[in-house]
Amino acid sequence: MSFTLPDLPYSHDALQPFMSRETLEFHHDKHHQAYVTAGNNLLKDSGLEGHSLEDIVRQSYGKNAGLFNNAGQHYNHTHFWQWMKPQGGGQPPAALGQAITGAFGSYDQFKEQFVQAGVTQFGSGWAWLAVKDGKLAVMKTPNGESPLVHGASPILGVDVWEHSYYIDYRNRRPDYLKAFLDNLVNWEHVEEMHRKAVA
Ligand code: MN3
Repeated sequence: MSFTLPDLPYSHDALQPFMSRETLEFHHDKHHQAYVTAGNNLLKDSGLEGHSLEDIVRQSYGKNAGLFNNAGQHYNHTHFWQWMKPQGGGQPPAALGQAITGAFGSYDQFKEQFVQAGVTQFGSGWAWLAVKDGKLAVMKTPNGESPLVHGASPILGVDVWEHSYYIDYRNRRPDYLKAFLDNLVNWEHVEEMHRKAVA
């Protein structure tokens, strides 16, 4: 297989005012495309052609930095577009909400930990809600890493590279993270990934 840029599951202006058309034009059409193009070049003769994307990410980690960076970011961004929707965010649906309350005490405590992970990820990276050892956990990773290479299954992630928020929020990363949780998250999709991760 080779990598291909997936279409956005909504129009470029569908997430406004929380994420602008301009941000999605740069972030999806240019940044994500660049990971796909570079990843395809690096996949040739890597010995991992024909493997699934998840497998390429796990197997290149720590061994083939160029391929890992681009395949990892392709994996992360492919899910990132799915983790958002117009009029999203707010309280998660009942079953997932109960799992979050069970793991973190309350939705608000989860929110605080998730925002804190994103704010304290120094430099570029991602903040995550993941299933590790059958339990929900908040994680953060640098650059193109994800919970996949740390023995966990990501079910929600937010990109904290500056290209994800600088056009709309300038340096205010905390405001971007709160807007993501309050207005953008596609909780139904997160719940579906949670169901599969704990099955
Ligand atoms: Mn990005």
